[in-house]
Amino acid sequence: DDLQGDPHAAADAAAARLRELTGAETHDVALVMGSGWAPAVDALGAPEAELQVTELPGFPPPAVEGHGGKIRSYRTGDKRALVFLGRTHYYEGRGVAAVAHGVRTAVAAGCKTVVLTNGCGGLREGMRPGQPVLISDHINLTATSPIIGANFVDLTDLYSPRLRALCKEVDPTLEEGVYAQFPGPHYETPAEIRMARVIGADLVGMSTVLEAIAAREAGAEVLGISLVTNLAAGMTGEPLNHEEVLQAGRDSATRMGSLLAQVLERL
Ligand code: R1P
Repeated sequence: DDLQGDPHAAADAAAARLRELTGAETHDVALVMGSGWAPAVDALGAPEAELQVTELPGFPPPAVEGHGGKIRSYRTGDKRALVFLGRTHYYEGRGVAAVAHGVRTAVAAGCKTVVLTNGCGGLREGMRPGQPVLISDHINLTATSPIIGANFVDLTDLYSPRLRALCKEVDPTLEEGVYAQFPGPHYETPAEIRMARVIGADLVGMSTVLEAIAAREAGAEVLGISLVTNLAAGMTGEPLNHEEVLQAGRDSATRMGSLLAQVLERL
């Protein structure tokens, strides 16, 4: 397994192959597209290159519907963006190194900014499906870390205040919230949602947090944007399912795409 041993060396190897396959010596910003976000990518225009994640060392094939398993290279103004259509989730059981490999590869490829998106449950009063929320902070409920060894990484302002302010210039109606990562893949129970609310979460999902920690360790500036695809368990009385998550993304694709395109322009 490519990721056993030194995950940073594995990321360097993947970045080297990425350079060969895209023909781009460097990339500036990475975007990880979460559940429901793939249709928003159309707003970025035509990619200059596209590859399957499995063409790079260390990436497993995608396990989840709506997680495309592709990487695209875009030119946006004077910058190059690396877009991951889908991610490896912790619940796939491949370990934290696999979860962090995309972000580490992006930083090894030159990305100084990492934009993490996801589809999530909203649990704050007044939140509604289709609403984008800027992640202001997180709660790690996975009981693990992508960082190996006694490497004490500061997570104050992990979700860049500068980039959040930039997003609000684009869309002043954007709200902020705290995202809690549960391990999944089962959805949370109503009792767990009540707990999450008590401990200060506004958003719940099964991604993003471990990647954000890895991005910070690697030295990148992190922006996190959640799309509330449903209200959290117990709030509506309706059962949760992944199809509604994907549908909420399709319904919001134009708005999310325009947000991402405008943010990229201003980076
Ligand atoms: C559940 O519907 C899936 O959607 C979210 C959850 O984490 C889970 O994987 O995916 P993203 O966080 O990748 O958007």
